[in-house]
Amino acid sequence: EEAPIVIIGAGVAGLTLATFLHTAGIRCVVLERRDRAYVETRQRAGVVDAQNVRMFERWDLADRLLSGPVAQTIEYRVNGVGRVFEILGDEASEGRFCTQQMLVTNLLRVLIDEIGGDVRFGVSEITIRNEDAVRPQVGYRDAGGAHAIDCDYIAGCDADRGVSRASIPDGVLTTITHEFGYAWLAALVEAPVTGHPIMGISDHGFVAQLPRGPKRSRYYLQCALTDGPEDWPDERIWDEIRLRTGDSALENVEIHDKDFVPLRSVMRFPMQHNRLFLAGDAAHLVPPTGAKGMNLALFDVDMLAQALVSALCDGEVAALAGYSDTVLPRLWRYQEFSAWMTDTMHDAGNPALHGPFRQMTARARLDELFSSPVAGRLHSDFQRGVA
Ligand code: RFL
Repeated sequence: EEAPIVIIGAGVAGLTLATFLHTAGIRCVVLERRDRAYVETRQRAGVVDAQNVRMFERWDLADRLLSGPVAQTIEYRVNGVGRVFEILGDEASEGRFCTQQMLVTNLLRVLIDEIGGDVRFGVSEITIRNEDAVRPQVGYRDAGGAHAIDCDYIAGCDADRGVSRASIPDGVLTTITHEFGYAWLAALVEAPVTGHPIMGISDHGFVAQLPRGPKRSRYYLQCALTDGPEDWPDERIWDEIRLRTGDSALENVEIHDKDFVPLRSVMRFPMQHNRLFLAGDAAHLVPPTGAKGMNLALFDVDMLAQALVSALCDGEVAALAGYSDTVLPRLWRYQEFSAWMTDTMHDAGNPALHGPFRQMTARARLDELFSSPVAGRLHSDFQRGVA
């Protein structure tokens, strides 16, 4: 079997890439180890930032994929006292609300059901042949047996634990990792955000409440790296939410799932090797504080899709050769933003964990967002993804 492009992973990066390539008239095969129902119900990010709304508009897909406008405000709350930050910018550059789950579901509908894209679920044992001067080949196994696809290019969109990056020989990639030293407990609850999305700093640690649909929100609570579900029964979660938000009238409601996410940053580069190109979490991870993980995956895919179209439709390979160098400077800027958010929100909290000096300087840094138009503007640009 042959295909110009094989994409490994049907997450937000792989599906968006496949949809863009199909839109440009390029056939590709997507290989995914899970089934469609699993992929459609995985809960994660919430907001497509303004930069990526414009990207979907450019590919003429925004209205088929995204939901309505999202609040352009964030409440930064310190020990129960809130200040509302307005994300500056014109209407044409607003983000849109669309949980990752909704985006993935819509991508699958457009790609498979509307444009006849080829997504193969439930595959296993993917092997990658990616040597200099030999045509690439991707092998896999499914219920029907073993298969192989010869291709021109391979896109590795199978996130941090996938096979794509693991297929690159030792010594090719540089990895830079930063551990923040704490984790978040993420709890999906059956209650909407009633005011603004909250980023809550408190002497008891960080808390956030972010929208995840008309009836749901996700709370995030700073916790120890070693914490697990046994340390956080539902009662404790609600007690800590009340303590950290200062909202003592909040009532316990149903908690759907609890995830523990260590806060870390990872960059691996170059994001390409011979004919294999990495995009999204396969190449980089950001702590969730800046809400940029999905948005950076979409940025990679936009650049990679354009480069693959140039290579396959016009025979121009320069953009593909320069893919990693093109995306890395912006990825580092958003690593910096994500680290800034993470340090500021957590250092400003519990002084026993981070020291009183870091607590007070982090609070001063937060104040600047409200007192300095320059700082406020830069923060808005990062929030909208245009910095
Ligand atoms: P995905 O979405 O994980 O998709 C990878 C796909 O590859 C498949 N796969 C394989 N397929 C075949 N063979 C293999 N060996 C395979 N191994 C894996 C997987 O089944 C899956 O379908 O990665 P992708 O596409 O790179 O997208 C990245 C984003 O998912 C990620 O950055 C965001 O979810 C991060 N993130 C957030 N991003 C935001 O922009 N805003 C947020 O508010 C936000 N909140 C979050 C988050 C991530 C979280 N977790 C779970 C780490 C909150 C949380 C709790």
